[in-house]
Amino acid sequence: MNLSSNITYIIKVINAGDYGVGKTSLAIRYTQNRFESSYLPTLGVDFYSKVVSVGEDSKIKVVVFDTVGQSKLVSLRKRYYTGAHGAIIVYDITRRESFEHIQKWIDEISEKCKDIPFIIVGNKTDLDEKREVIKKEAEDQWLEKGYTVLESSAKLGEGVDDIYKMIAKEVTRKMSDSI
Ligand code: G3D
Ligand code: MG
Repeated sequence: MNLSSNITYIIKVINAGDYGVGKTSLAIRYTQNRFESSYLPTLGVDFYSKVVSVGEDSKIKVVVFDTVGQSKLVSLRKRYYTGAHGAIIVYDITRRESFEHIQKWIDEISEKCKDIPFIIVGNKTDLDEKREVIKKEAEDQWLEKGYTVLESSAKLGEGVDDIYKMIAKEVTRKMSDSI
């Protein structure tokens, strides 16, 4: 039997970003394909997982660690960063402040996780009439630094699979480079 034909990776992905940007909603939409308009705020860290196929006969399990955004819980949050393979930094396109905090999130995670891929995600595109950050601005700022920039609506389910597909791709590419 050729064991290498069905390698199963388990990858740990962190969902980070300010309070209320939609981290929990994205994790639930991705793993359970549903959206509820009110969740209890995340108390510590929850995790969600989903098995996806990549290529012909290789499967990966994506484990999404959904962290709490409040700044006072930093020490709790940081413990869960250990061992992450990739991170998604979410901002709310209707709240510029959450966009301005992206670097802070990258710095906090980078302290614990060296050299992992980050994806920047502008969530809540269904609220376009309240938009405060256009996609071009996000791209102008982050693409040249080597980050992928995507937008999503956890509410409508738009762009959500693409986020995790992209991070899984970036992570597995890195893993196979290092074998
Ligand atoms: P968090 O985990 O980052 O703190 P949540 O964020 O997932 O708890 O979402 C915060 C609020 O934003 C929730 O509303 C949630 O329903 C809403 N939300 C999340 N994603 C979207 C989206 O794509 N579009 C819209 N319109 N709303 C979204 P409440 O009312 O519970 O505060
Ligand atoms: Mg939450």
